[in-house]
Amino acid sequence: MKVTSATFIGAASEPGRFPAPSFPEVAFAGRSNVGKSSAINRIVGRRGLARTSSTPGRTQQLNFFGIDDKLVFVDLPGYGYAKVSQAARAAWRPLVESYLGTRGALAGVVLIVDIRRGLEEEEHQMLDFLAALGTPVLLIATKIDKLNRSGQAKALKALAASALPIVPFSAITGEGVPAVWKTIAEWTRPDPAGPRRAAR
Ligand SMILES: Nc1nc2c(ncn2[C@@H]2O[C@H](COP(=O)(O)OP(=O)(O)O)[C@@H](O)[C@H]2O)c(=O)[nH]1
Ligand SMILES: [Mg+2]
Repeated sequence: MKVTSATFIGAASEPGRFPAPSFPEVAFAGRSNVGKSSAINRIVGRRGLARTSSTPGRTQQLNFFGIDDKLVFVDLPGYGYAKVSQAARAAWRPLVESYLGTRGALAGVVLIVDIRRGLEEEEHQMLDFLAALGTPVLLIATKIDKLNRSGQAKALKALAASALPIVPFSAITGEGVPAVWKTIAEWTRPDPAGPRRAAR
C-alpha cells in the first residue's frame, strides 16, 4: 500500500489517557531495540516517522500516528531493556495492558521479534494476554538480513511452532512489507455484519 499521509496524532504515558479513537488501530509491540520504529517507518514508507535510536528503552509512551485518514498505527513502548529505571519498568505493564485491554478501536497487534532471538518469556506473556482478549496477532520476524538463507529457514521453522501468522521482515531491504499490509487490510476490512468488537 502506498501511504499518502502519515502524521503524529499524540502520545500517551498514563493508563486510560489515550487520544480519542478515530480509525481502526494497529499496535506494534516488541522488545526495546528489536527494530520496531524501523519497521513502522519502512511499512509506512517514511524515514523519520517513528523515531529510531541506538539508545533503546527511553520512550515509555504510546505514540499514535494517523495513516491516510483510515488507519492509526500505535507504537507501543518497548520492553525488556535492562537499563531502564525500576519505575519505568513498573509503569510499562499497566500502561500497555490498559491500552490493549480496553481499546475498542484496536484491530490487531503486530508483535516484532528479532529473528535471531525468537520468542522469549516476555513475548509468550504478551501472546497469552492477547489470546485471552481474542485480539488478532501478526508476528514479524525482523532483521532477517542478518542471517543467511539457511539461518533464516531454521529460525522461521522454530517460530512456526507458535502457529501464528509470521512475516519474515527486514527494515533494510523492505522484505515483508507487502505481506504486513495484506494482514492489516484483512484486520481492518469493513465487516458487513458490524464491528468485530463492541465499542468499549
Ligand atoms: N540489520 C538490520 N538492522 C535493523 C533492522 N531494523 C532495525 N535495525 C537496527 O536496530 C537498531 C534498533 O532499531 P529501532 O527501530 O530504533 O528499534 P526499536 O527500539 O525497537 O524502535 C537500530 O540500530 C536499527 O538501525 C533490520 O531489519 N535489519
Ligand atoms: Mg523505537
